[in-house]
Amino acid sequence: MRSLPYFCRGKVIHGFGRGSKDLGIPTANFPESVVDSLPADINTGIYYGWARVGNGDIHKMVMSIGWNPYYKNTKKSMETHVIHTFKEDFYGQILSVAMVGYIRPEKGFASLDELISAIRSDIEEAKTKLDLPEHLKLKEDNFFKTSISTTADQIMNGHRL
Ligand code: ADP
Ligand code: RBF
Ligand code: MG
Repeated sequence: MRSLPYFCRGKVIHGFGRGSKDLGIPTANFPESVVDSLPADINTGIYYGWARVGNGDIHKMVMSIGWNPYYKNTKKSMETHVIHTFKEDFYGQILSVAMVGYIRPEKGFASLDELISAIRSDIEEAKTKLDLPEHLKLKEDNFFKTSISTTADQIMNGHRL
């Protein structure tokens, strides 16, 4: 995938409402505009990288792009699980992400337990891979140095602001 690393940001919107409830793994969902701006060579599937909420710290993340075959969604989504425990929800805030590497395609699973185990192992893989020097350096990218105005109502997607 020539477009990796891919940097984008957007407002965190309400998703399908089942991330944390069903799975114990909350995912911050991006609006359609961010999903539609993805380059053509970014396939659906599971990615790992870096994420920052507003002007906060930069954390490791895993992201799922696609139609969640287990749930047979009709709308393509882009959902980020930030590998960090937050005190509060951050709906409406700007999430900045650097997609760094690809893990696997999305799959349908026979049970919810299998989906959860797969996500747990994605998280472990992300944690390990992101410690590689070539991935750690992306945390220092200028993309993450931009100060985000919480009142900004116009966010450019797919561009290195
Ligand atoms: P929704 O279906 O609305 O996306 P989720 O159950 O997936 O609901 O929960 C996602 C929300 O949980 C995010 O929008 C964010 O506000 C909050 N949240 C708290 N901790 C995290 C985290 N570590 N990663 C992602 N989102 C988190
Ligand atoms: N959904 C699927 O249907 N199949 C998957 O293989 C799958 N993998 C995921 C991997 C990660 C790291 C994350 C964060 C989510 C994944 N999901 C997958 C999406 C999951 O079904 C979704 O987060 C919940 O349905 C909440 O919207
Ligand atoms: Mg979600």
